[in-house]
Amino acid sequence: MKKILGAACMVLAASSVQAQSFQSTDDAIAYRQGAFQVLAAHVGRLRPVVRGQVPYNAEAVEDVVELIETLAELPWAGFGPGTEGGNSKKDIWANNKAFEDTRTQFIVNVKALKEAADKGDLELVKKSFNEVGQSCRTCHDNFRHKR
Ligand code: ASC
Repeated sequence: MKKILGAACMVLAASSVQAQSFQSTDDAIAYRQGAFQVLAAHVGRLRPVVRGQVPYNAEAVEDVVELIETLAELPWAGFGPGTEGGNSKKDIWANNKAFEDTRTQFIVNVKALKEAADKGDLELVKKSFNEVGQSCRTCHDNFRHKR
């Protein structure tokens, strides 16, 4: 019983932490922009590898992709209800299913990149990297104001 109560408390604590994550819309925007920036920095590290500008080091690529897999989960918490603004189009909130579908496809593509990196298969890494990049572009085209 104690264990069950403990688990219930932890779930409650986790959800209240999430609810209190952002003090304001500006905080949510800063969070998602910061998360995308760190994500983009790691995606960018793979670019010379897939372009053949540096030798393929399977272990180094695995390390970066592992971080990308984690970072890819982060920005979305910053798109909560009522956080319209920044470079985001209102469609994210008004057309939420399309945004969710794009995000889901992005995560699927990131998982495929992880599998390719774990296999140490450079051709597969290139292919799945390009598919991840395509997901980034689709979302920018549809849901980010041109800058
Ligand atoms: C990146 C980055 C993006 C995407 C995009 C892919 O590294 O910062 O926004 O890749 O350029 O098309």
